[in-house]
Amino acid sequence: MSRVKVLPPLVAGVAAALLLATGAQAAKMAPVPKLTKAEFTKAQHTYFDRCSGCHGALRQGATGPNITPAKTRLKTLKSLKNILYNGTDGGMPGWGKDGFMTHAEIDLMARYVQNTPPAPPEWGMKAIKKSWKVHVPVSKRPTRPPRRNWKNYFGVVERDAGNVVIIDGDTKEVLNVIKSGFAVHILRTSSTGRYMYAIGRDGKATMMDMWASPPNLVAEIKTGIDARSIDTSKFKGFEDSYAVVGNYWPPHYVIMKGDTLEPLKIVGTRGYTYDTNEYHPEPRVASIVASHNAPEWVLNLKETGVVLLVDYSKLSDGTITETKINAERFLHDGGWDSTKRYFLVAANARDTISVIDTVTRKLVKNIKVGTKPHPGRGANWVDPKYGRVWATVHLGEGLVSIISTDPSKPYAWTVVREWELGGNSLFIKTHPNSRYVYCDNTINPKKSNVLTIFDQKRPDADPVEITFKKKVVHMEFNKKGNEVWISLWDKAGEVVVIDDKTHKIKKRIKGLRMPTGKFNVYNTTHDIY
Ligand code: DHE
Repeated sequence: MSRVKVLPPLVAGVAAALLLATGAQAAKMAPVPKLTKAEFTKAQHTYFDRCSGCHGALRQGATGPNITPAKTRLKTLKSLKNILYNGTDGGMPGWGKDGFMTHAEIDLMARYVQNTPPAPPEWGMKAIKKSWKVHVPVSKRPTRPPRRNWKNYFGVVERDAGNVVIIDGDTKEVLNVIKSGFAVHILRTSSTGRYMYAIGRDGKATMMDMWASPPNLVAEIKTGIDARSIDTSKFKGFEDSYAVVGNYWPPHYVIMKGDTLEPLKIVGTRGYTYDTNEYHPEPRVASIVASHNAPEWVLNLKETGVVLLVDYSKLSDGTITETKINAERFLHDGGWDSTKRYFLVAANARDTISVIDTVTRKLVKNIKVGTKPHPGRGANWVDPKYGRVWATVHLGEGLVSIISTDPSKPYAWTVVREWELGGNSLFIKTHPNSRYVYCDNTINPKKSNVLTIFDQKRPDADPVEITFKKKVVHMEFNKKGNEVWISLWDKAGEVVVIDDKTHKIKKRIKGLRMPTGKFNVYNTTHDIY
């Protein structure tokens, strides 16, 4: 095992520590600040848009700490405002510093979090059905693919504009800008790649047809109030049959028809924590992947630490069957190993990667890694010494943890290598045709504009760093695997296309507002990363 210059880990849960009080402070709970009705409503919306992802709708904590009034009233308004304005090293964004909230909004949010959280509304089938719109019926859609190399199209999320920008990966032309949900989070494709699906933070799913010229919006539906994940049925015999959205609020998942998004079934996730068997009112659905080994989705429930294998093969009778696997609490994002048998998911607030075997349908292992792992979908390559590996970066420290994924090796499912990374990071990416591993450093204010490139074949060599003028976030390869696309994350942002071999800039695609995730049709369809 080699560990190359690992930085001293940041104190785990810095944000949590900042919001926890000493015994002396505990004696002095701050009074509950008064808010007008209008202020309360405004703050409630801001909380959903900006805060609930990490802290939970009921504020009980997950990726971020518990910020119920029992904790926040132990702090002064001044210190809460400081945290909200400047952010923390633990991963909390500086909402004021980064220009997303004014001083008045920061003041309002500080007062709001000292008030009791309101119970958010439910969102059932009646509301879901009412929101469902088919813009282009199946009978009116193209019957053959376009002449362009559509499998090399990219969907680029313009987060704050709520758009998905479809770009031709060959010509780099913007083909269309498609209105989607609020702060679109991720894109996934159908098993054939023809349809691309977006999920907005507001629970709105949109479906886009890559065969149309230009690609267009064909259906949309609001599946809940707060969501992050979407995927489709990929098992043989069910290709493109179903789509599924995992919601943060209400805590449920919604299954829809794959070609129209017609809602078919809602399944609640409220239940008990896997370890202490305590009831949790808000087990949110974090990442979802479609199994290649069974007609199932792998759904990761954050607060209860349970991985659900959801069998959709009997859905035509209205039946779904759930297998519940105990993993670890605060499950978040994850990806397949290169064989697509094992799913590796980060339990980020527990510094753990849980490995699920989708053939034996069991937990293989909980692996301790660095502080708050955040792989996106991770990266797979062949290490010269250890063979097949998968890796994650971390929100809480500048570290790449590299895990052996070859079950025939004695060191399988252990961290075999660690690479120091300049900054706390969000994403890591490679491609089977690339010898490099790319990491962003987005969370470290001093390094957020740096792209770090490691060489798989020279794992002990120092990485190359490329510095940009703006924050770097998220990487994605083109279909061939000879270009890596990165986002410069700004209101006047751009996507920069880098040659994988020379690391020279090939193209700048400008005029994009807060471009975040980029999803190549082919790579997303085939889970290549
Ligand atoms: Fe994400 C993936 C949740 C903040 C950009 N993000 C995911 C997934 C989850 C998730 C559950 C995995 C989906 C899957 O694979 O099915 N993200 C959350 C949060 O709860 C959190 C921490 C706070 C929030 O309020 O949303 C959060 N995420 C962010 C961001 O701040 C990012 C950088 C920009 C944004 O959208 O606001 C961001 N998340 C992304 C991206 C992916 C993602 C680009 C997909 C990565 C991939 O390559 O698959």
